[in-house]
Amino acid sequence: MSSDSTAPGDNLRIDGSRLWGSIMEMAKIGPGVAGGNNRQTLTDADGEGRALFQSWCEAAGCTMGLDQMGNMFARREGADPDALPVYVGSHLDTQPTGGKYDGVLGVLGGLEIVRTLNDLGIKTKHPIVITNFSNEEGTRYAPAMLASGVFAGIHDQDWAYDRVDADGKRFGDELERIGWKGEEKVGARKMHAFFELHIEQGPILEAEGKDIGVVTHGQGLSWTQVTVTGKEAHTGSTPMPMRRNAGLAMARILEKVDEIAWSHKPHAVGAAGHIEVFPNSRNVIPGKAVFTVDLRSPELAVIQDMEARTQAAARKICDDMGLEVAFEKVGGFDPVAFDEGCVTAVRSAAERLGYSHMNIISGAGHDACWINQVAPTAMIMCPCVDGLSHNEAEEITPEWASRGADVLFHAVVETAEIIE
Ligand code: HGY
Ligand code: MN
Ligand code: MN
Repeated sequence: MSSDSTAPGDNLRIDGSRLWGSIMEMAKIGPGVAGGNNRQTLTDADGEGRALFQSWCEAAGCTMGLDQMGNMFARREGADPDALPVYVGSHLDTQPTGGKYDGVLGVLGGLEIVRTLNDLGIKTKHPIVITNFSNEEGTRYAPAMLASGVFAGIHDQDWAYDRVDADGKRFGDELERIGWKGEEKVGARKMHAFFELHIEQGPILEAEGKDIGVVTHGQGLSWTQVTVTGKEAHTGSTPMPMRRNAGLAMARILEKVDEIAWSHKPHAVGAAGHIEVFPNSRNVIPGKAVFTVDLRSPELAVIQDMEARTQAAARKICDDMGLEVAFEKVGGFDPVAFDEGCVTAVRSAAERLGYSHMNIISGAGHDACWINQVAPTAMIMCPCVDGLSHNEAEEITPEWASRGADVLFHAVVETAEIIE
C-alpha cells in the first residue's frame, strides 16, 4: 500500500489487454485506407464512435452528460457528490490519415480507470468524469481544440458554430445533423483537476528509452492563413515575364518559412499542411493560392519573431512579383506551463510504479492546453514508434499503452482520493 491511504496501492494496475481490445474495437469505426483511421469530427463515423464510447461508459455504470459543443462527459459517482470531479480524457476525432491511438488512448485510458475501479470495488471521494472533446484535430473545422477552447472561454460558441468546412457545411449544423448537440452550457462544469494521456507524436521518449513522458509544458502554436492573389493565364502561351504566378509565390514563401524555423533550431518548427491552389488545373497558371502556415515553439517570443519575419518575407516576395497577399490568424495559443501539483502527481505515480520517465515538452497541441486555463491540468505521454503520428502507420506497443494508463490511473485516483 502506498504511504498515503488515499492513494492507490503501488501494486495496482489497469487491465492492459482490456484497454488494448477497446482501442482496437474503436479503430474499426471510420477506418482509413492503410490501417489507421479517418474518423473526422462530426462525420457519421464520429457519431458511431461516440455511440460506442457511450455504450461502454453506461455499461461501466457512468451517467452521461453532453454539452452544446458535443463534448461528452461520463460520470462515476464519488463518496462526496459535492466534491468537484477529477476529469480525465482527450478526443475521439481523427485526422483524415490518422492513427488508431491519437486521442483515443486518452479517452479509453479514462474509461479503463473506471472499469478498474469497478473491478476492485474502490470508491473515491471525488467523482471521476471521463471526457471526449469535440473537434480536437481542427482539420475539418479550424482551429484545433475548438470545443475545449469554447469550454475554456477562449472561443465564442456562436463563432465556433459558424466555422465551415471545405464544402461550406457549418459546425453547428453538422453537430445537429449527427445528433450529438447537447443541452448543457459549455464550460459550466467545474473541475477539481484534469488529466490527459496522449501518445507523444514525436521521437524523444522512444529514442531515450523512456516509458513515460511527464509533460511539464506544451509548446505554443500559431496558424496564419495566407492568401496570395495573382492572375490565371495559359501555362503554354503566356510568356514568362507576363506571368503572375500565385503558386510560385507560395513556394517561395514556404521556402522562407522553413528557413525561418531552422534559424531558431533546435526547438522551433514551421510548415504548411493545408495548401490549395486555384483553379488547380494542369494548364492554368494559379491565380490564387491559399495555405496555412503552422509555426510552433516553446517560447512565445520565438513564435512572434517567426510570424513577423514570415509576413515580411511574404510581402516582399509578392511585391517583387506584382501579386497581392493577405493574412488571417486562424488559430493559436501561447506556450503552456501545466499545474505543478498535477505534474508532481504524474511523476510520483511513475516513480511508485517503477516506470522509466522523463520531463518533456509537448510538441503537439492538446485539449489539455486549453483546459489548463480553467483547472489544474497535467498530461502523461507514452512513446510512439519512430515518433510517427498524423499518419495511418502510427503505432505504439500494448506495453506503452498500459504503462501510460497505469500512471494515469494512479495520478487520477490519488487526486480523487480513495475512500475505501
Ligand atoms: O495540431 C495539433 O498539434 C493537434 O494535433 N491538434
Ligand atoms: Mn491528439
Ligand atoms: Mn492529432
